[in-house]
Amino acid sequence: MAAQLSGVWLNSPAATLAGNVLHSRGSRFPSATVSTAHTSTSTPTIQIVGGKNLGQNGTESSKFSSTLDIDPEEFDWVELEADLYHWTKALRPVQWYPGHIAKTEKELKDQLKLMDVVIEVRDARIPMSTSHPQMGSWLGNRKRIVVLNREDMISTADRNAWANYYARLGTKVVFSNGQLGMGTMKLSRLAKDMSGGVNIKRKAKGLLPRPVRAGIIGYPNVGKSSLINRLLKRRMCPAAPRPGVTRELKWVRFGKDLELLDSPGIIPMRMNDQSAAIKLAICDDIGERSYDFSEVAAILVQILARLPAVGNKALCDRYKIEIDGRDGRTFVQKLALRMFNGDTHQAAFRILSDFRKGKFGWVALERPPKS
Ligand SMILES: Nc1nc2c(ncn2[C@@H]2O[C@H](COP(=O)(O)OP(=O)(O)OP(=O)(O)O)[C@@H](O)[C@H]2O)c(=O)[nH]1
Ligand SMILES: [Mg+2]
Repeated sequence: MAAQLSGVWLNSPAATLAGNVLHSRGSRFPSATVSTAHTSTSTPTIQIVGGKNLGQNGTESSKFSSTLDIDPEEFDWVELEADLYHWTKALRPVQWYPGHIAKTEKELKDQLKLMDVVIEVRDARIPMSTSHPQMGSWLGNRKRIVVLNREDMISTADRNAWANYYARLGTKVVFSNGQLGMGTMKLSRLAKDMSGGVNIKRKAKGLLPRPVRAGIIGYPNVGKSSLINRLLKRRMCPAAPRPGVTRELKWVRFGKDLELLDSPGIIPMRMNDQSAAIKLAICDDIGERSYDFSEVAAILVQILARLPAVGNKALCDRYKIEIDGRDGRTFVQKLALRMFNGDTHQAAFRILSDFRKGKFGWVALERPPKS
């Protein structure tokens, strides 16, 4: 059974408690020295809403836990991030900035002035990599809700780690599922509650009340339009499983007291953080023409081989390849020879799509920084 305590899901028998996550220690892999993890800016107050119910084992990835030889909660994420930095340095940089983003970024900044609250949607698998470096300066003091969408694609332990992190920061966070609608009603309530002051001020000035205006913004393909559609129970905004579907800003009304702005996914014009860029590619949050499938799949293999919830054995068992997943490039080549007539592109695509479909269990690729 799973139980909730202050927004943190506890799973019997191995409950995860607030503050009991992310204790790192020496890992079994050689370490590098640079960390590229970046944190997000935030606004005050704590509230964690949304949630999901899981089975007895707690995490969807628990079927792979037999491969573990270290405590997953003691895994050194900073070290993985440092190694990722070195792995990506050797690769062709991933850059993606289609024309519609440049155009709507300007419009979006103008529309920000109209918003009573900003709902910033991130991919729960990579909340740091789907946090726009300029978001803090664009928003200023504006009220903000962070949404970690795709909550079905991470484990309970991942979720708890992020819930604790945002609670520590005092940031309002909602976990949601844009495909099934979980979290959307809570999100709309929270947006209205946070913006209630607007109509109090209007009344004091003798003006009639108006609907609260909430702008939904975030990286491409994180589920912004789906969240709106789920809330409205109608397909008002185009949504599809590829980045760059929404091309225009669009206000839609939810009931009589909430207006929502759907916006195209925005990413920085120049991706300086290539670790983040690779994770966007892995999670299909960036245009696929911007990256080399074989290179990205090789990095994914190296990450998965390291993650305690997956591990080398899960990779080898799945593809029937006897090889160390820490050499991702050779892994992809071997898979190509075994299953795809030597076609590494197809082999790479298989690995990426298996990850995206949860074939290695639902796991996040990022955990929050410890402090
Ligand atoms: N598994 C899962 N899939 C989701 C979730 N939310 C959205 N999706 C799927 O993700 C895909 C992208 O969703 P969109 O709503 O188009 O994403 P977007 O952020 O509006 O994308 P752009 O308009 O391209 O920026 C769709 O196929 C959705 O069905 C979720 O919480 N879980
Ligand atoms: Mg969209």
